Amino acid sequence: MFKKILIANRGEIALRIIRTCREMGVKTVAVYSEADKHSLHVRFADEAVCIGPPPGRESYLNIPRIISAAYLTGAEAIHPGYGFLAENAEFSDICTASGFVFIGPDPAMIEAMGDKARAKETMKAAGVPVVMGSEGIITNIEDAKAVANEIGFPVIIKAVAGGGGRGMRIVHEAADLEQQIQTAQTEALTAFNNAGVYIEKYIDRPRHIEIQIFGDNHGTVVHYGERECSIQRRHQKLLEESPSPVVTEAIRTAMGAAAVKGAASVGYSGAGTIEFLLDKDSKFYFMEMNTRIQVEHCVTEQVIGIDLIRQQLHVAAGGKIAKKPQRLEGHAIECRINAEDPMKDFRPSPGVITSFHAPGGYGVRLDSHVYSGYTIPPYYDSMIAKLIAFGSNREEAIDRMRSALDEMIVEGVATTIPFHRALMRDKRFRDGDFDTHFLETFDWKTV
Ligand code: MV4
Repeated sequence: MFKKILIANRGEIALRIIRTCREMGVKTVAVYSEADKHSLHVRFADEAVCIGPPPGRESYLNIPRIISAAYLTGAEAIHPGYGFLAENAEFSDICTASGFVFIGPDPAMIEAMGDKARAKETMKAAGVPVVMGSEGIITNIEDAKAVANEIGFPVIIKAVAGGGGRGMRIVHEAADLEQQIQTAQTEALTAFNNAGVYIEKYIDRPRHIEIQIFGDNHGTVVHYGERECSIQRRHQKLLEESPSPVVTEAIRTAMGAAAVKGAASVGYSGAGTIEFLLDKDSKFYFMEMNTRIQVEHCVTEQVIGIDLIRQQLHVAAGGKIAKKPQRLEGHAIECRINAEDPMKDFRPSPGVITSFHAPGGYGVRLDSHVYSGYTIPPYYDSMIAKLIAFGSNREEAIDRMRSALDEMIVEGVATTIPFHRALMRDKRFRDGDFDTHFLETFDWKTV
C-alpha cells in the first residue's frame, strides 16, 4: 500500500478520501486554493500545499501546480476525486509520466469514454444494448435523414464531446432535422471545440439507472448493483438511491452482466459507472460511462458493505478484488444538500454558515466538509453535504431520511433541505412512481 497520497480535490470528497486514508495508515497531502485556507480537508490532511488563487483554473485545475505539490511532499499516488481533473486524460498521463500512480483509469480509457459516440460503438461491439441511431458521427445530411427516417421520429441529437445532458436537442419531425443538426453542430463547436454530433431514437420518459462497476489490474471486473438517479433538475442529480424501486432481480442481473461485459471488453480497471436509460417496457440501453468515483458512490457503499475509496487505493496499488457476486442488503438514499435557494430557481447561495447542526442516529450518515462559521466560497459547486439514510427497506429509509432532514439545521445560507423535506412526503416519490421528467412538474412548495 502507498505510504502517502496527494488528493487533487476539495470539499466533501477530499475529506471522504482523507478519512479512509487515516483508517488505512496512508498519509495524505491536501492541496488548496486561497479560498479554501480554512477548509477541513486542509486541517485533517497530514500536510497541505496552497496551489493558487480561488478560480479553479488557477488551482484545482492547474496541473503543473498539483504535480509540483506531489514532488515537494513525496507523494506516491494522486487521487483526483470527482469533477476537476478526474476525467482529464492528459492529467492521468502526466501523473504517470511524472512517476506518480494515478488513482483511476489510464488516459486511453478516459479518452475512449469521453467521446460519447466512440464509447457507444465500443459498448455495442461488446454486446451491450445501445439505442438505435447513426453509426458514429453525422458526416452528411443525406445519411442523417436516412437514419432518422429509418428509426422514426422523435430523434435526439447529441454532441460527441457533450455528456451529462449538455449539447442535446430533440427533433420531432423530419422537416426540422437539417436545421437542428446544423444548430447542434455550431453549438457543439462553440461549447466543446468539437462539432461532432450523432443521432439516436428519442426514448420517452426514461429512468436513469447506473451500475457501479469495479475492475482490477488482474482481469477481474465485478458490479455492485444499481443506483436510481432519475430525480434530477436540469441534468443535476438531487437524490440517488440503491436499489432502484423498479429494478427487479432479473433486470439487475441482465444490466449488471451487460455493464461487466462492456467494462471487461476494454480491460477497465478501477471504479467506474455505466449509465443506462430504462424505458417503460423495462428495456435498457447504454448511455455513458463515467471513469471516476461518483458523488453518489455512498449509497452503493451502504447496501454493498464495501468502502469504495479503500478499494480504489487497493486496486491502484496492484491489489485484487473479490470475484464473488455481492448481495445488496437493505436500502440507501442520498439527498444532496446544496447551498442553493429552491425558492429562487435553485440559484447558488454562497456565504457564511452562521449555525449548523448535523443530524445523526441509527442508519444516518452525513458526508460534509462544512461547520458552523464556515464560509461557502462562490467559486466552486454548491454541494455542501450529502445526507445518506439507510434502512432494511425503502419505506424505512425514506422515513429515516425525513426525520434526519427535519433535524438538520443550516442557517445563514439557503439550501435544498426544504425541497428534500417535501420530496420525502410526496406520494409519487414514496410510491417509486417517477422518471427523469418528475421534477419538471413537482412543486415542493405545495407538498
Ligand atoms: C436520452 C434521452 C432520451 N433518449 N437519449 C440526458 C443526459 C445525457 N447523458 C443523456 N440524456 C438523455 N438521453 C435518448 N436516446 C433522455 C435523456 C435525458 C435524461 C437522461 C438521464 C437523466 C435525465 C435526463 C433528463 C432529460 C433527458
